[in-house]
Amino acid sequence: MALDYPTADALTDTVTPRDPSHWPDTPVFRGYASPVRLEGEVRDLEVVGTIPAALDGAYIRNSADHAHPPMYENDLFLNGDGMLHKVRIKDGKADLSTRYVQTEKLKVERAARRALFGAYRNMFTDDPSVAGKDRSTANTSVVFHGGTLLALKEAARPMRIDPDTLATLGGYDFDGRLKSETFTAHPKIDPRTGEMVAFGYFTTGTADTAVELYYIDASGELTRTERFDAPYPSMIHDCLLSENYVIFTICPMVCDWERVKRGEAFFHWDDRLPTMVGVVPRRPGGARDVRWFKAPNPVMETHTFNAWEEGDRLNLEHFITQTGWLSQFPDINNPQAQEKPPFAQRWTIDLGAGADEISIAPMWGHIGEMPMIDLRFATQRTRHFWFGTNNPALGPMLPRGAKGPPFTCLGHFDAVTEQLDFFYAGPHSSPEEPIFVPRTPDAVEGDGWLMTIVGRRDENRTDLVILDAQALSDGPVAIIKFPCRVHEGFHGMWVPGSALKG
Ligand code: V55
Ligand code: FE
Repeated sequence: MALDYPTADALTDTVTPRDPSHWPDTPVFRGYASPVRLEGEVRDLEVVGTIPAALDGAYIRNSADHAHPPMYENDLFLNGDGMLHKVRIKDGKADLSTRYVQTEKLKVERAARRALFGAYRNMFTDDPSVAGKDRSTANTSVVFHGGTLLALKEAARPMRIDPDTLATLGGYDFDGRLKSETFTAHPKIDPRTGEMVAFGYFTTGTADTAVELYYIDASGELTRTERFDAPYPSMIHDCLLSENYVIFTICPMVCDWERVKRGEAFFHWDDRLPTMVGVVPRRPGGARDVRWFKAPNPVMETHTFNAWEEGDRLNLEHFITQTGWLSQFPDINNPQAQEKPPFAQRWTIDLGAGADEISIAPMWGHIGEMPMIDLRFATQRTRHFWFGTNNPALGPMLPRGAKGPPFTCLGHFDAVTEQLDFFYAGPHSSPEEPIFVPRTPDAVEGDGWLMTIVGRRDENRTDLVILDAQALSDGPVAIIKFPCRVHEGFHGMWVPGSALKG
């Protein structure tokens, strides 16, 4: 598919170097979003309520916490340095630790006591002294698989982390088998086989259409690499995994290398291009047989819940917005366009029919983002869905931050009763991504706890809140209070105590 951009100079957003000795006064660096930069440990956190006695493990998540003032005034929050947050829970007690991922970028900039790496994913904006060095911020997510904890950023290779100390053990390339320069922040694990399916896009570090697919067995060995081409070069942030397929929703969040070289935004929304779904069979050689399906409208997938098959019918459950991610990346055709919020949709593809259309149905009628399921049942049809959201009926919206309005609630949708239930976090309080933790290893789907970081914006402080996953409106079972703020984050997970030493 040929790319044919309008040449409107008015749309360019050339970055202008700034005095790097102080922080910009922009929403990315202001108030509750301002960098925290503190690494440390707090033992025996204050608890309101009771931590379930059987809970044994660690909530670990990643965040973007700029260690230095950025080189450019308009820097994105996506460009902050990876800072890990961990809450170790055992015997009803909780300890917090926070630690930066020791990326090459962080080490070089610490030595210089200033930012040397420039704009988001754009090496052409770097200080010449760091040419050729690893630009990874390792700031987006963590995955624990085959006994290995990895900090992930889709623009780079994984960094290996010690789950007990959060120490950075170095870059990780699966014993030399990872060929791509990039590795997704959203790999999927098949709970039936333990296999991890991952991918990289922009695999050589520039904007091309090659996608590399990685199959990593339950022991952590990268056993198979496959390749296919996307219809056009764009951000591929998440993916979907069913029993027999890996599915990619390619959205027109396009990268044009000529624009990148000129110092413009790394991605642009161009809805003259279609949203395309690529369905890749998981069997060996499957990438050669990728099938493409065109969505009825150019929309954006933000994050995915799950995919599952019913005979020939493939169901994709994900959050979809009718616009691009316009708070971060401009609309190339309509600079005045306003970002619209995501809604959960089920897209169904009939793989047997020879037809290429996608049928689309809303899953429930309420905005949301940061999807979560009981991951023990991923690739199968699930009953329970959790997500971050707002509900003005329960409490007022919070002032917009760098990424738009913060969540005030978590939502739970039960697909059997078709009921929505909400946890409202309280005044000035913003929950983040929910994480599901089963009550016991063999509990039925959805029986367990929901954990989330909650920002207490009026107190400049943060909590970890534990809820009964099926009784959100009952309020917290336990509030684990941090004596300080940790930076807003992206994605986290639960590492069971059996995998930890301490
Ligand atoms: C996202 C986050 C990123 C990124 C690209 O949530 C997309 C979406 C934290 O970094 O680089
Ligand atoms: Fe994400």
